[in-house]
Amino acid sequence: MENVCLESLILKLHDVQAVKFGTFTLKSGITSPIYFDLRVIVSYPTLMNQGPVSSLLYQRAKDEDLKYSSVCGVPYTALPLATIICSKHELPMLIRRKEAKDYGTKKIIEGTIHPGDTCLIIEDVVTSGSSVMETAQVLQAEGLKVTDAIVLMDREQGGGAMLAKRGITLHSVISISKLLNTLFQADRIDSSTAQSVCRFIQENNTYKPSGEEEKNGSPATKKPCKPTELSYGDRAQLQNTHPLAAQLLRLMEEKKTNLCVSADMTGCEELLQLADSLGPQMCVLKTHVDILQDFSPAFTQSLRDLGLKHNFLIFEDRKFADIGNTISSWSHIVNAHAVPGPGVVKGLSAVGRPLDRGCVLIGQMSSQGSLATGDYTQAVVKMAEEHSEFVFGFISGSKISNKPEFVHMTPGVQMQSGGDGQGQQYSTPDDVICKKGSDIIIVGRGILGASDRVKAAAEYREAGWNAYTKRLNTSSQ
Ligand code: 5BU
Repeated sequence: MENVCLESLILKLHDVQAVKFGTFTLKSGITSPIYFDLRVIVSYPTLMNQGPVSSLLYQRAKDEDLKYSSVCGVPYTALPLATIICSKHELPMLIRRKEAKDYGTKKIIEGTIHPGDTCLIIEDVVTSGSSVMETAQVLQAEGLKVTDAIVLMDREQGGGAMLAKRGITLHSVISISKLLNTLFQADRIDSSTAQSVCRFIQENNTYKPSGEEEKNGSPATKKPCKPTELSYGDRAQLQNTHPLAAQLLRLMEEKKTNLCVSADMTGCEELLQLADSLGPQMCVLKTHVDILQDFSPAFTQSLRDLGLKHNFLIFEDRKFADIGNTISSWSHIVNAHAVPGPGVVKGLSAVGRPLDRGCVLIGQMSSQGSLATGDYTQAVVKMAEEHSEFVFGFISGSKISNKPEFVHMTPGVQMQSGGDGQGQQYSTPDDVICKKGSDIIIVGRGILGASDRVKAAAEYREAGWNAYTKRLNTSSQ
């Protein structure tokens, strides 16, 4: 099915308020952050007709190569949709009455029934699957076979599993994940709305698997709604992304690397050689210039030249934690502890912003027994949000802000988890990027301690990038 077409349908449905976000009390009494009212589409003939709805429903059945000899829409919203499909493709239609007539034929199905034939069910939205099931039972009672149902919008709350258990395969045109992703990328909803809808969907599954199914894996768990996940390149283009973060995310996407090399060495020449040889592998080079024994301003210029040559940014890991006006920096990225309060950010910003620099705040640390946890981490996130003109991300072990404009960088990474015996704790690239949702792996001794540093850097780069693509592929694309 054409992706572009599906995306434009989703945007049109949002335009006509067939999908709404807010607080809605459902029939069941549950409060939902999302509501579908597809009844409105009858007022938009282009959307119904040549427009994508009926053609996409029909196309879905075609893609699945379904064999059926009649079509029945679940009353009422799907009735006109079934009518359009049947008239356009010259298919026999059946109409299900909601109540049987109490006079004349007392029929509950209108149209010519050929017992033994297969009837395809069309529906607008499925939650628990009960409306599709009711229609299927009426058709089956007349001797028809019902094996498949096509639905425009599957809320992914267990309807598919319930129907599967009763022998009906549900095929949806739009999944809730696709809907959220498309609206989010078009800036129609923000990430917290997308996340809260996902949470609601996950927490309100109507299908209760039997003990046996739970043991063998229930069909209800087949397609969970995943929080919206954007690529690095997409995030570079968001309106709220800091220009330096945009530059970083863009170069990560272009170079296909989320590796930051931590160049913890004591000689300038050695460091410059390392930067030159590992330049093609990394997006960021992290320095501790205070440990360089022969530091000079000329060194910083050479390093910046190498950054231009290989397209990487420089991050000086000074961990500022002082009152604002005592600090400044020459690198693209600086970091700071939030302990002194917002003054530290204001001071750095006053010096750094005119130079197009940016800052990451230390939200969590990789060291054992770190005090940067819980409420402190939350306060750091708040401080970053309040100073997003200069702060563009975090040093943290995991994703600590859901805002996609923030970049998360994680130190304490090696191929094997464990520690260095001096408080450092290591996680693997897959853990950090795929499971914990961070963006950049910071690797020091994992590379510096290898006999072949270029080979080791290439391996870390590959592991970090594979974890990132795995994360994208398991989310709602
Ligand atoms: P390693 O050799 O990969 O353990 O080096 C980690 C680097 O990251 C090193 O330069 C530390 O100063 C830096 N680091 C860290 O390890 N943990 C933290 O929480 C922070 C920085 Br903040």
